Amino acid sequence: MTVQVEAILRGERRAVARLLTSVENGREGVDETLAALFPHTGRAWVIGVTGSPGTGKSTLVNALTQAYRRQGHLVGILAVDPTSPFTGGAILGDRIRMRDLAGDSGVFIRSMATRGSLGGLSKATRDAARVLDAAGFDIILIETVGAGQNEVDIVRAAHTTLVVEAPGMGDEVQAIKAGILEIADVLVVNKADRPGAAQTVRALRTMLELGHPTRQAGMVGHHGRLMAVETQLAADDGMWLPPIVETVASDNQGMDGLITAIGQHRQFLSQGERRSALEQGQFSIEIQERLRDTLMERLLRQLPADALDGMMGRIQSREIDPQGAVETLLSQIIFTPLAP
Ligand SMILES: Nc1nc2c(ncn2[C@@H]2O[C@H](COP(=O)(O)OP(=O)(O)O)[C@@H](O)[C@H]2O)c(=O)[nH]1
Ligand SMILES: [Mg+2]
Repeated sequence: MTVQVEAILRGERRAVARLLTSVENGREGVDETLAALFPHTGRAWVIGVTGSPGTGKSTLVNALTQAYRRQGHLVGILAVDPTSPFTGGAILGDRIRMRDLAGDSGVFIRSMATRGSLGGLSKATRDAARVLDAAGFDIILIETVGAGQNEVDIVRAAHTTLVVEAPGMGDEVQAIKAGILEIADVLVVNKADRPGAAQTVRALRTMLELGHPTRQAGMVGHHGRLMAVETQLAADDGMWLPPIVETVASDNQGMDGLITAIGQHRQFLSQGERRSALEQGQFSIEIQERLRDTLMERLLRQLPADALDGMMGRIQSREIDPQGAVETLLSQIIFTPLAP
């Protein structure tokens, strides 16, 4: 075991920080380190936090982290921002918010930005989560803006996905507009202090009932109470029905209910083969992604630098069609996919 791997396993912050930077930049040698760490992963509970911009995800991550810390957990936070990490008020706001957590050695925060190739972000985020897992952080929170396939891919790597909604952002439920309602394991209606929170809860509940007809039959009667956690009712087929949790993240309210809901989902997944099936599905997706990216990278490396550009003119002049161009390019490659 290398000195670096030992330091990570002891949870040394400098070593963790350095490795995360290497992971983000796809630096040489990082694969060997990740491989050495992999047997020490699989202990953390990974929670994805997604939702439209401004719903309060970062504020929620902050409040949730403090609540988990009070329970003695070690919390790793990955804030995935697909836009530039160096501009924009949101990031500045995050910095200020994260200050609450600074100085707490039981919390590790890293913001991840898109660098390198397509799909690089979800790969880097998965790897980063594993580094934190190996370093002993047993709760890992991944915040992403729920606005695209990339973000959906990232939260798919989580055990429990929170979709955050907030009132006062228009008539529609934002999560439906963004197409992320169906990935929710727990629905969080944040900004429950704002007018319209009850309507948002009602709209979400209606959507859920449409999706899960069996849910209605088992509903309990005292909704609408602030911070109430809906009783978890499993349908006959054992499907998970996402509870709706109201929070005021900016005031640290509702965190106990949210932690309870996450715990219930964890409990649900621990029954039978559910967790194993989830992980199998996730590894399968990951392997396909990695295969595609790795093959592509190695193939492109074998092509002459001007091969792609040269092909463009021929396609534009209709001399060759796009698939024909691909076949021609591939024929120039000595096919040795096993060679690094
Ligand atoms: N009234 C109210 N404002 C909140 C609440 N949670 C977050 N905010 C505010 O909403 C704004 C956006 O929050 P932020 O966490 O940056 O949202 P994100 O873009 O989803 O990460 C900030 O000004 C927060 O202070 C809440 O529960 N109630
Ligand atoms: Mg944010």
